Amino acid sequence: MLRTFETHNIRKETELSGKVWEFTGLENEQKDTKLQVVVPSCWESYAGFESYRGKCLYETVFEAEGDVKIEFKGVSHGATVFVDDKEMISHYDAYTPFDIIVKALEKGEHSLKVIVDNSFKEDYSLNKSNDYMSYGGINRGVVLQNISKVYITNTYVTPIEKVGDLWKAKIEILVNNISDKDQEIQIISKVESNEFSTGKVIAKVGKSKVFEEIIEFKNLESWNVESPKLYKIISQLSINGIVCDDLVDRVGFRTVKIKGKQILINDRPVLIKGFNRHEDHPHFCSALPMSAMAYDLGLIKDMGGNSVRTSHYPNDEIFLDLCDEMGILVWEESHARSMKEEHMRRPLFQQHSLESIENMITNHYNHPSIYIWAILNECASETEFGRELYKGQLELIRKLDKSRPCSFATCKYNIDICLDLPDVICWNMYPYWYEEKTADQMIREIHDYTMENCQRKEIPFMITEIGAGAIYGFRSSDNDKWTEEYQCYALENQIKEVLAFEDCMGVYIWQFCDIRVSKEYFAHRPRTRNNKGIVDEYRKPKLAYDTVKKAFTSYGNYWE
Ligand code: ADA
Repeated sequence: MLRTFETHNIRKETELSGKVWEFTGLENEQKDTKLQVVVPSCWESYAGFESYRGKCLYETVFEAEGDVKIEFKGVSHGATVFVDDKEMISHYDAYTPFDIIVKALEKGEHSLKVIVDNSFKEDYSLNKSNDYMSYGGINRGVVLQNISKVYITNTYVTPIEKVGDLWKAKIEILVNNISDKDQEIQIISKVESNEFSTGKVIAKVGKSKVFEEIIEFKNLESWNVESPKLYKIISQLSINGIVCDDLVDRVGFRTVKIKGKQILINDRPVLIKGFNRHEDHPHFCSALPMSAMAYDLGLIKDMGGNSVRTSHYPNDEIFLDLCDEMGILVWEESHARSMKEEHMRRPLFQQHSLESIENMITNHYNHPSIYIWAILNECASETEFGRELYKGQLELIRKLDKSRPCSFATCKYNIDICLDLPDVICWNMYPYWYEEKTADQMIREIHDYTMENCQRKEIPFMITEIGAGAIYGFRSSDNDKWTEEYQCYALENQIKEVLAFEDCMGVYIWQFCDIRVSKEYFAHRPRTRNNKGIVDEYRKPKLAYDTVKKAFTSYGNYWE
């Protein structure tokens, strides 16, 4: 399963995941241990590799001829790829796709080998022992495609406005010409009965944008939380009048705007009732199948949630497809959690961060469920050095996408020096848990500091993390912390007080489910798990499930 819809009708593609691959441990006592494993998967779900940190080898074979592209949707967290024992690419960072192009393959069987490495090291600059698990493996899909000498890489749709029954949108089409000379091509695109053409255009050698126009679309419904209407944009590319490639993507017609203290979805001020969610599961690790993703989203909707924050990295495209289809708004953020200045000073940190941002936006641009891009969760936004990196990363987001706001979540109470940079101000806070304060006290203090430093009279303000821990099954009437009862008490007051604060437009609960964390976090993480889930790691609901459901379902999706 690569997406919830077919992305090609003409380009031939073969899924290389969804079957058994050969697997070999390359280090430690697991060296030369051989298994047969299904990809996508994480090796922490293989017997004997539950806590393995280091390199492993995945191998498979594929039939092909001619020019091919092999796309990896995610490999955690470093990959070196070989085709017929020739090294093709080394890629770092688990959470965004990358691909290789292999030209002029002889007809027949070819080998594909991937050395995967989930160790912590300076060059893997976005990873460290952390309050989430950095798994190892080919944790997302792998697909082989036969490509023509010019093929379509992206068709970007940016909804602009709805005028009467017309939706105006900017269309950009990008291609890759892998031949050795410029080629004359034509691309015809359709969205329902709306059709438009590039006319004959020249595709220069390499990657280029061959089309950019504002198009008026007739008879299309808008996308929104209650009615998430989606449409396919089907583009076919021809050379000398012969259709040789296509790309099918999916879009939703909606706009995201900021107005005063609100974020507007199709001109309506949205009330965010969200959950932070890690890609984590005791059986699947970070390689959750679609049915497990859908199960999580079903619980989130059942609790009255209307948004998910992809804490703390870009998510699998299949998950975003489901959010598009189920009308669940997404805060998507690039990969970073609680990186101090020393980590942000790693030589490759900013390069890897910018790559994570660029890959996130260029691959996920058309998902209507994504309403905001974010960066650097609780990183060094209290330092001048950190500020420069925050600035550079937010500038890249604004360059790549002017249709969505950008932000970051901070916990640097009264010392954050970056509050003038984002479009939306977002704080993580833990009253009733880490702080012996009420949520009302904390949010007023934080909001006062925000308004003294954000350099705007009005700005959307949100709480992006709030919650409390509870060990599933630990029940007691003494209301001690870690009991399910105390978690209910904390969340009931946190949600009530935060959403009662007149300048707060939304809240994300930390967090949807209990998750595995790095071993080094054992000290204040009973079970070596982050236990602030509303459900445990097996999705068994804690008492707080009904508390959150009662609170969230008492609000609508909009402040009006
Ligand atoms: C921080 C962090 C989360 C998680 C949370 C907690 O806000 O952003 O990833 O670690 O604290 O559980 O304390």
